[in-house]
Amino acid sequence: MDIPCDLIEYVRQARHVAVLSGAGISAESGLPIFRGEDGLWDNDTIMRFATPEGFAANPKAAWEWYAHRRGEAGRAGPNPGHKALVKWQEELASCDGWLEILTQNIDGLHQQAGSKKVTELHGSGWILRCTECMRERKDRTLKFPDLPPKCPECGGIERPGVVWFGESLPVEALERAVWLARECDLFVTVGTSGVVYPAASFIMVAADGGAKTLEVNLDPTPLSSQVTWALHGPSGEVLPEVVEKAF
Ligand code: BJW
Ligand code: ZN
Repeated sequence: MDIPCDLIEYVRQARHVAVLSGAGISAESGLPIFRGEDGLWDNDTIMRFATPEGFAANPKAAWEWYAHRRGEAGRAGPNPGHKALVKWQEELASCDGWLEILTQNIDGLHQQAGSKKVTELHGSGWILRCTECMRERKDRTLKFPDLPPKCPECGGIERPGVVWFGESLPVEALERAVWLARECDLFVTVGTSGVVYPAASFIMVAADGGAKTLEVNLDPTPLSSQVTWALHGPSGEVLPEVVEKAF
C-alpha cells in the first residue's frame, strides 16, 4: 500500500493519539461486520436484536443471536491490526505520550491483544445486566444451558451489557471520548462505517480542535472526504505497515 510520507512523518511526531475502532478491525479475526453485503444485519435484525423494544418482545430470540456471537468472539483471537495498536501504544508510552482506544466493538479483542486504555462505547458482550435489579456481572459462558440467562440474585431476566439504538452511551465513556477528541494530535478511525452516532461525531470534534485525522477502512465511508488522510485496505495490513514505517 502506498502510504503518504507526510502521514508517516506526522505519526512519528504525534504524542497524543485517539483511535476509534469498529467491527472492521475484527473482521480479520473472523468476526462478521454489521453492514454491507457480508454484514450481520438487515432492518429486521436491527429492530429485533439491537433495540430495547426488540429484546423486550422476544428475549430468547435476541439472546440466541448474542449467544452465537459470543461463541464466535470467544473462539477468535486478536489479529495484526489489534497488535499494531498495542505496539503504537507502547512506543508512545515510552516517550510520555499516549494512545487510547475508543471501541464500538463488544468482543474484547483490543484488551486480549494487550491494549491498556480501552473505552467501550457500546458496552461489552461479556457483561450481563439484570433487567430487574440492574446488577451486572462478568460472564464468559460460551454455551448457555438455558436462554435467556437469569440473575443469580433476584431471578430476573438478564440482558447483554451492550448499548442498543435509542439507549445512551455510558456517561464516563462519552466524557472520555470527548476529552480524547479534544486533546489528541491525531484521531484515527479504523474499520467503522461511520454511520452510527455519537461515535461517528468524535472525529469532527477532534478536527475542530486542530487534530489531524486518519481513516483506515476497507471501503470509503461518509468520513473519507473529511479526513486528512484516508487509507483504504484491510486494517490488519495497513496498521502494521503504518506503525512499522513510523517507528
Ligand atoms: C474493514 C475490514 C477490514 C470490513 N479492515 N475495515 C445523530 C444523527 C442521526 C441519528 C442519531 C444521531 N445521534 C443518535 C442517533 C440515533 C442512533 C444512530 O446513530 N442512528 C443512525 C444509525 C442513524 N444512535 C443511538 O441510538 C445511540 N444512542 C444515542 O445516541 O443515545 C442518545 C439518543 C438516542 C436517540 C436519539 C438521539 C439521541 C446508540 C447507538 C448504539 C449502537 N449499537 C450497536 C449494537 C451494539 C451491540 C452489538 O454489537 O450487538 O453498535 S449498532 C452497531 O453499529 C454496533 C456497532 O458498534 C455500530 C457501528 O458499526 P461499525 O462498527 O461501524 O460496523 P459496520 O459494519 O457498520 O462497518 C464496518 C466497516 O468496516 C465497513 O465500512 C467495512 O468496509 C469495514 N471493513 N473489513 C478494515 N478487514
Ligand atoms: Zn437481578
